[in-house]
Amino acid sequence: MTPPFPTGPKCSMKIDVLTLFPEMFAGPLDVSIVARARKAGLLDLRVHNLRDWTHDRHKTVDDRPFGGGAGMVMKPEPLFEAVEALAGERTHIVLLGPAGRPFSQAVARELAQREHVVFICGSYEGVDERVREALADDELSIGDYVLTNGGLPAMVIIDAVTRLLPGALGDDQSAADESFSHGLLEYPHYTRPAEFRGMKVPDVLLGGHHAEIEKWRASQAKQRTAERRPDLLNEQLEQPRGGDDQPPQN
Ligand code: 4FV
Repeated sequence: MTPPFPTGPKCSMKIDVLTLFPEMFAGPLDVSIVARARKAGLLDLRVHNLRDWTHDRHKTVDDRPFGGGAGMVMKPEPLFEAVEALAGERTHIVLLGPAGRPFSQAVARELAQREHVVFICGSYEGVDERVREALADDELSIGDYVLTNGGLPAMVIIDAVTRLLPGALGDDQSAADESFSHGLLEYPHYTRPAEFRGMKVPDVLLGGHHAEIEKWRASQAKQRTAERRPDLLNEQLEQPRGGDDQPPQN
């Protein structure tokens, strides 16, 4: 994985990815905030080719499904060997797949508190069930659709989690009041010019009255959430007071 990023003692999080397509990860995690977090030693990210834990000359990682049927299934042996080689006491093993619990900002906050996470990227029809039963601590899905492999889900989740690492976003303020941070969609943003093609910026934002601005933003966030994602408002009602940052139960 290019470029070589230092792994400092102050590294707040270590992530290992197990995939059949390590080359997929070149690019998205080498730019912007994730690259900066890696350079600053906030994130120690390593992408591994699962075939490195095979022992036959064909580097076999899949086989035909018992009971017949189309497609191939990922064998348990390479996955168990790889995870056991990478995992420590407090490592959290996450399998990525459509059967997983929905990934969300709340789950991103949960994962950002972990010291070490290993992501298992599925391929083909999926992994042998014994991986889910006996190896993975958790299973996450990024959405109800079927992808070719778990690489993109891993990158999506690593991006969302890295932004939440202390110091990753520069002023930590910006992670606090964004979409889903209070379970609501974000208020509208405007920047110069104050008028563009006849479209004006709301006066309240030009008045400098911070209390007025905060009130307007809060009402906009609620209104927008009610219009576009009323389900989020119900979720909010179900939330125990004080948000959902419960420390992860091992
Ligand atoms: C997926 C998802 C996903 C299913 C078969 C990989 C593919 C192949 N992963 N959220 N949606 N995975 O579609 O996480 O194994």
